Amino acid sequence: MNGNSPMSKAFPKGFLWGASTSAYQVEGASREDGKGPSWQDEKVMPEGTTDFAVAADQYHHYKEDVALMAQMGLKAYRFSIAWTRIFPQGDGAVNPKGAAYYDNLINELLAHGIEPVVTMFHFDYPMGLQKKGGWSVRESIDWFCRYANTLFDLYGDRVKYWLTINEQNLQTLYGKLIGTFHAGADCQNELQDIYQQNHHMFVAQARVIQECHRRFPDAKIGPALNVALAYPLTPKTEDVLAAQNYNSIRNWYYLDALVRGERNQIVRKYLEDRGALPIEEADDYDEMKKAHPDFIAFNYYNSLCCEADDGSTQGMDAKVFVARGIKGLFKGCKNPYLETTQYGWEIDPEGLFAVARQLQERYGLPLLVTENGLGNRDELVDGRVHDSYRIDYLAKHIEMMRRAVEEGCNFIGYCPWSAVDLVSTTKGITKRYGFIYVDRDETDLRQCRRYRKDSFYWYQKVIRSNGTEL
Ligand code: BGP
Repeated sequence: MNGNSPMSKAFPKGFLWGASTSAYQVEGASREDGKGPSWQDEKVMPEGTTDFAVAADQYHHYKEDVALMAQMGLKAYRFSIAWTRIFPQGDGAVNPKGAAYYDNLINELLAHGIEPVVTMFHFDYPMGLQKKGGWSVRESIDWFCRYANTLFDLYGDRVKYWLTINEQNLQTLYGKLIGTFHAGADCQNELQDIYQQNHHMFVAQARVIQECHRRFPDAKIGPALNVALAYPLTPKTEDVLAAQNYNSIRNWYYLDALVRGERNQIVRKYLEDRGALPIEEADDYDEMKKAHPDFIAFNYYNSLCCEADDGSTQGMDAKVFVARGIKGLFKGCKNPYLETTQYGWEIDPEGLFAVARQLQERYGLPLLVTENGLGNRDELVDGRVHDSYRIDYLAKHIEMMRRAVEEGCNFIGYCPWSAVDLVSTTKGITKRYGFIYVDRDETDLRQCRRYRKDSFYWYQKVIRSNGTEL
């Protein structure tokens, strides 16, 4: 094998081949054993789309799911803890039954040789805290720190990988769509409010990361953003500038703050021009500078394409929704070179390579993929699901990750979305991502029986060969 062969640098030993889920999308039992209500329990779903009350019912199937994951060969399971199981109202006394659930899950994973990778907060903020002002008020920093510290007390002896907040950037940019944007009580300017909430998340994470390092020097902790590059539609300078704007607004603003403790100038100007700069305390950024996350976890599904705004993006600011652009800064458009999924998401494996080398070059931290996958209307026929389209998608992305490793990117793990079928953020259970099929539909819950898809057996082989057999 010569030095340039694609196999010359395989994935490192101990690479975390895993899979992901989040609490509200997979667990169900949304009001059982003392769990309190979260944003997601209050979210109004489109007509004919299931809510999250039962989801994939992992709460009652976790042993079976862990056994299947072990059979697949997973080295890691990335899941989130529902804040409202630990503290039903977000604060106050620990709910023992909620705490016990994750205790059991973590023990079950460890007994099967699977590393728990735990997200502290994945889109399901407690309504009890929302009623007290939510992320809009400065106290939210203390609430998150207390919650995180409680997780350290409960599970810190066994959990070695922590993720602070899932997709803080998408919560800021697409919060209304995801069901995570709730205006603060005194909100005059929604843009200012959402960036204020975002700022509190920055400071809260900086404190939690430092606390984790202080208490558990061997543990690793980092943020989990959704990182995707925006490409300019043409080489016209104004389109290139539009792509730079979009990349800063979507990616760099967050990582500059969380990794380096720095303010991104492009986003500062954007906010300043709109009277939307967050209120900061003098030492907030000093605190962020001290945080030093151990890795960058990121979710990657697709890439973005944009051009200069031609004046047709008015009104987007008011919705705090940037999918179609931000007035004067960029306008999103279709990439003419990429195919899309059944749900219109661009398929761009090379984009993962592009993202990885940018992250490596800008921040130099280890990289952990915490989501990547294909949402599809899968069909169960005679107990089988032939999801060759998913295998194709994942194989191409793993290949690109390997190319990035070869070039020097320090990947430590890959946890595609999702371990088992679960309820999509807005498209119900019909939009499936899992290696394991969960037999239910939008209205009929049946038994939620589990079936191994073709991708299950394929991923088993990938893991067994440490990513060389795709
Ligand atoms: C990410 C979220 C996940 C998951 C995934 C797929 O943004 O972190 O929670 O939902 O996207 O998205 P969707 O469910 O909209 O298909």
